Amino acid sequence: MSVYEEILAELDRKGALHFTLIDPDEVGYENAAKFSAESERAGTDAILIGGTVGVQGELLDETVKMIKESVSIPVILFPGDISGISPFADAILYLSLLNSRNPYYISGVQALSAPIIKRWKVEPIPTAYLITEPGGETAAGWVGDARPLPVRKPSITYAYVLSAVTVGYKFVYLEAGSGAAYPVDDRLILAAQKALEGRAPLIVGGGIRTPQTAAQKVKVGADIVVTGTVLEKSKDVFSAVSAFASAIHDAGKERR
Ligand code: 1GP
Repeated sequence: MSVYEEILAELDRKGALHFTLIDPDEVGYENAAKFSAESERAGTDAILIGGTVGVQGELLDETVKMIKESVSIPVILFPGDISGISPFADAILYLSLLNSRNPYYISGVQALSAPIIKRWKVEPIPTAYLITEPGGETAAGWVGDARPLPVRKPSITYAYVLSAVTVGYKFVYLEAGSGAAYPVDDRLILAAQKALEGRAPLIVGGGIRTPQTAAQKVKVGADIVVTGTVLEKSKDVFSAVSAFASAIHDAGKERR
């Protein structure tokens, strides 16, 4: 079974999933494995490894290997650029930042990394990555030169998501940006779901700081919720992840 199929099966079983984002640059390379193991024990469904700046090379490889040895849930790369990839992960979110002004982030980086990903046999999961307001002020939005999807015009999100699912992306990721002032607006999630009609899971992340907000995002249509900053800042990773994972799983069960 591929990682993607495994995620779909879990989604079917639980109704909604929680992914823990680890930025080794923030968590500390030496802490990343412990952080991942605690997150798994607390009920998270997958580990995403990424960061917009500074996550690369041998240090990334060693971190991924250590995380892989510490958990049995999928370990998935969430690269900020071509340097954010490693042969030791289970899969990679093969991202196209569809609302970037710069073609490098839409198709250039994918072309440059395709041969090496094929050689490494890491499973690429084609993902339409869309930055929403207020993501222009975050690192992902700034580095990716995005035109953030406006909250007051959900029809634009609808059109982008419809185009993404028509092309055949396997995930659609609505991103407010790590550490964003506020998360992806409910109206944009609703617009995305209207376009998706069950054809691909919807990932939502960025600026989610409470389990209640995470549950609310699931209620309106997020299939997978990603949290990073709030977990990095917590003193007790196990309790923090438990609270998010159970709120998301409960909301997922209700939605089924
Ligand atoms: C960022 O969606 C993720 O790519 C998570 O964002 O760090 O704000 O939780 P936070």
